[in-house]
Amino acid sequence: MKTPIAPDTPEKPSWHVLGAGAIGGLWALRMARLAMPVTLLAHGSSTGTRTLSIEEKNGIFSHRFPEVSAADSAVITHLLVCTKAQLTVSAMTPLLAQLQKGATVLLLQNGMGQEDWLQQERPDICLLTGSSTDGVWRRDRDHLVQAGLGETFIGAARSGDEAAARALAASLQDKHWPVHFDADIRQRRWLKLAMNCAINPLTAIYRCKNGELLEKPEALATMLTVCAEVAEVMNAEGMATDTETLFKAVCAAAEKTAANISSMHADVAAGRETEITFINGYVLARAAAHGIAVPTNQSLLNSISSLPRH
Ligand code: KPL
Repeated sequence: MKTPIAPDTPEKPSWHVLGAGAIGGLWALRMARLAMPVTLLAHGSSTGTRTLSIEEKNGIFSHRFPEVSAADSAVITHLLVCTKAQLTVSAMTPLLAQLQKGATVLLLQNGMGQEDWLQQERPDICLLTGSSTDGVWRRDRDHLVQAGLGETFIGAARSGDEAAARALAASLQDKHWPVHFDADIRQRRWLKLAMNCAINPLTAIYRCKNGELLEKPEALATMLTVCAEVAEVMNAEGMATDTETLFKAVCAAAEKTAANISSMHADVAAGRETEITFINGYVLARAAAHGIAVPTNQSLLNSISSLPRH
């Protein structure tokens, strides 16, 4: 049976959220606060509703969402994808037929490479990508903790969709929630990739919070080398940047989200598969295409792949 969705209006479009984990849950709650109709998509069966809560500086905010099984969802006009990078294909495949022609899909995930697959599968959709530095972790499945207020940038994956990206960023902009349009989202996402390459594996290896990396000279030295390698690959990909710019941004992100348990640290601690292939692994793939050596990214990937899960 198909579940009806909330009415879709141009001002308040009806969003489906795939992957209501830490970032997906945060966004669902923020959209609900802006009175946007939001439906959560469940991997398996669903009881019909799910209540999410977030602990913020000034208290706790909770909201009860309609939840439908992905297989039972009706036509989807606006889809926010926050699944783990490695689950994108398996989680999205059953939804491809439900996506309306011209539907807006916003990928807000760590890592890079996932959008290439979706562009091939559904060239007719309006594909947007985002980059967020919000720090949020889960006390339990439905209870989030805001550990750092970051910024979110939204842009078009393909030229022609810029106006849609700009309009979406404007509709989500709130004084407590900085969301901006970025005409060069690719470069922005590479900057976020550099942060994830430098912060995520090291927090998982040292089992520390993001901010604690800044107190470890050996971690800082590795972060600097990671930035040098990523800068070289970015230059080869046609983006202007340098080691110092990336290192400054990485340190600022670690400081802003100092109290956060990075997503990779949380995955390793919970014995889950990590996103390393789409983070340092993506840098390795692009580096190989340009004949560039990136030994520090390689060694972080090797270390994470061989970490015992507990
Ligand atoms: O994106 C993140 C993550 O944990 O995956 C950062 C920005 C490092 C915040 O923790």
